[in-house]
Amino acid sequence: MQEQQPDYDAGEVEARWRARWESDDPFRLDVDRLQPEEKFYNLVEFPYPSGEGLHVGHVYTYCGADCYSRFLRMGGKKVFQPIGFDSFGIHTENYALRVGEHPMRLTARTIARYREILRGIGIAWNWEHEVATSDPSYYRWTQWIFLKLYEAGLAMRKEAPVVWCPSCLTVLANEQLEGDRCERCGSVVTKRVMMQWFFRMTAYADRLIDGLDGLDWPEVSKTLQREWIGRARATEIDFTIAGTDRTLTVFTTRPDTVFGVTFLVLAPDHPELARLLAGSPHRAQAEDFIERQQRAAPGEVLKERGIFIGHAAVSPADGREVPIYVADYVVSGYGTGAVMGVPGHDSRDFEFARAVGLPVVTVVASDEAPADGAYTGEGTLVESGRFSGLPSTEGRERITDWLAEQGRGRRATHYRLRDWLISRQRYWGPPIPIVYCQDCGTVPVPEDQLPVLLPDIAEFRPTGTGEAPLASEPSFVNTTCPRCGGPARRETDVSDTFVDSAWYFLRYPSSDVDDRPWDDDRTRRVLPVDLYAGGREHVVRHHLYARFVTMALHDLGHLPFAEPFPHLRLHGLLIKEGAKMSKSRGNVVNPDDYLTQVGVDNLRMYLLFCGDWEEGGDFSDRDLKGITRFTQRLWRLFTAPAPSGTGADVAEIGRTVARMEESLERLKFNTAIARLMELSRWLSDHREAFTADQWREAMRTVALLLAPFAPFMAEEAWSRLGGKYSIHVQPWPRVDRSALRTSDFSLVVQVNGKVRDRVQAPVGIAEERARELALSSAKVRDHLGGREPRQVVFVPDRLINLVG
Ligand code: ANZ
Ligand code: ZN
Repeated sequence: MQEQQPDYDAGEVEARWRARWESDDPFRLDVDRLQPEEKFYNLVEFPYPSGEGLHVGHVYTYCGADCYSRFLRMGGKKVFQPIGFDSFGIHTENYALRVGEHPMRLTARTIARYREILRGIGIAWNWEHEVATSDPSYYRWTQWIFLKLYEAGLAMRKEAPVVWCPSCLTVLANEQLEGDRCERCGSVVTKRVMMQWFFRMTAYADRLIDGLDGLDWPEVSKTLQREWIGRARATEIDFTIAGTDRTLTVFTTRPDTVFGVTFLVLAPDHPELARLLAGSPHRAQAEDFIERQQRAAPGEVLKERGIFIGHAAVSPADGREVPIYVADYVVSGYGTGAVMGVPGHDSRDFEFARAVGLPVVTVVASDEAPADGAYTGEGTLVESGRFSGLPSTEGRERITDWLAEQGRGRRATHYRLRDWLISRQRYWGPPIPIVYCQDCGTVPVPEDQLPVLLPDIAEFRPTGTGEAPLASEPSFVNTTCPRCGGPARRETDVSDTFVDSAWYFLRYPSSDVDDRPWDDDRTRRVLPVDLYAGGREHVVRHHLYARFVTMALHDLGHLPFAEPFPHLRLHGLLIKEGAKMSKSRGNVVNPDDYLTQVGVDNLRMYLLFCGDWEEGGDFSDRDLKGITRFTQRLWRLFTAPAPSGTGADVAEIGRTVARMEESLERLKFNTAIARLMELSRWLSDHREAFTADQWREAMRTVALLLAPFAPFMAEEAWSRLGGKYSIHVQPWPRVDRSALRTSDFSLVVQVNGKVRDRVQAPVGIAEERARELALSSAKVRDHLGGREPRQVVFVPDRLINLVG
């Protein structure tokens, strides 16, 4: 049968259906009529258009999400699946700088190119809702959100030590660091103290942590966010500075070790330090140390670990005086920036005490304590005054209570999370809508004057002076104060690209609304997002920022929900023949090449088949050939002449439908495809038994099962089978699960203890009926020699033994 059939021409079929879908758009949605219970907002991370073309990682994510959404649509959901472009920001601008083209021109072109590729991969996008963050109709509302946060006291300008990328020539947020390197360009960063704009994300630290409990997210995402926010419940203890009435407050998780303190350490930028050093003979040495330490390359260790500052602190526990040091192992901005040194029970303190020559005291006794070094575990308190003899865990609480009674300590919570630094000394972003007036000070741009347009300037390169490129554009800088009408200067920093993407999913449903950021009715109909498919690298950046912005806007009365992404899934990484894809290895999969070679359907099927989508897959050209052979086989099945058998048992088809359904519900696309492969094999093997009608019905079912994976071939097969356009709005094949279960087992029939036959029997079949079934087998009757069985042994749902 194979020989006469022509091969499937993916290029021709795909072009034809693409044109048809684009002209009559079967996936179009009327968001103004959408009912909350039928809608499904299927969100994928939008790409930033660079010149490199769409990354295969994007294609991988999008195909998984699209496959799932097609399955849902066939199950009756109205799926909203928008796409857009994260077209503002450093990544796009860095590319423009590299190729020496103005970002405005370049972005327009790359967006057009990306649109082409995104159209090419067979995803049922709702193009009518496209957004681009660099479009004034979009960033007008990014600026509006800034104003709302500013009015609420959640956006502020402050001088702070910030991370500076010497190559991108801008400050970065903590979240944009990978170790001590810029997440964008990989350069080792330096520190600067600068006046910058921040969003007060720390005000939401508790809510951002506590809200995680209610989210259907992978455990790893929740853990990463929790650790990033880093809530530590601990104790603050006040030490008096000897000879003064001033205090230094330390932050500790081990107040039970307070009797073991032998020194105090301050971070180099501790606010009390300058005052303490003034007039101290140790001043010059300490200042020299701090300066060298600030200039030190990351990872470089100075000869001195710390410097004595010439003062002592009085322990509130026993009145002992201990020396105060400045050292870089105390991190500024964490806790109180001051640490009580307990070398007996903290490893860093131990190392420091060793290096500087300070005593080590044991106050927690345990058999497990090492002979040399700090014992950091629990034990029994010793040398701890009235607390000696207590277990350290209990001592912790009792000592805290005792210090609290005297007003020398308190329970406290600290966070690792910092405020979100949003200003960038770059060109390609939304100008921060603030004006500085000599008389009125800092004045927000009135809402009705938004957007503050980004001017098209020739000198867009970052300057490196700490001033943004816009600062050298007088026609932009010089303005009038919206409050007093006097001369004023505009803020010239732009906001970070992560601000743009922190709210794009709110804009999609209302992309055509131009007098407000979103329409409340549509927002209620479409949001929140029902499934967000994204990458691991965004967990403590984009996912965190979006949650913060959504919570804040919710509290300000602009949104009816506080969590934007109740359901999140992370896709795995695609590697190539065992190795990570990288340009230097030259093994980056370019989706374009494959699209022309094997067509969209095969690439989609292959990406979904090469591994568990949430765990990632290994892209191999050989295995891709395996998939193309499979789709060719399917095509031959579709186009084979109808058989003329007497009737086949088609329960296998129903079972496959049910199994694929189970797999798809759990995003196990690879196992769903494996089921389909099994079914196609089974169909080839049993084809002769089918009646023509049965076969046609079977082929229609196979087309429907194929539709989420290979939308083009499925549409083509469906139309040839006389199906109504479009297959993608047809219902998923129905299976009667009860019928399925009941035909699902093969009853072993024994005669006198020997297996003589197997017969299909419904699960739960009664003994009487099983006996009848067994006796209907000619083989069984033969072995009984025509006699009635004397005795019957019945094991439910397994076996029947007839004893003759
Ligand atoms: C005394 C002590 C004794 C400590 C002991 C530990 C063990 P986590 O759990 O990470 O929050 N610490 C406090 N602020 C610090 C800073 N700015 N830079 C560096 N270290 C700092 O760590 C809390 C512990 O880290 C605190 O408890 C403090 O050392 C140190 F046997 O205080 B501990
Ligand atoms: Zn950089």
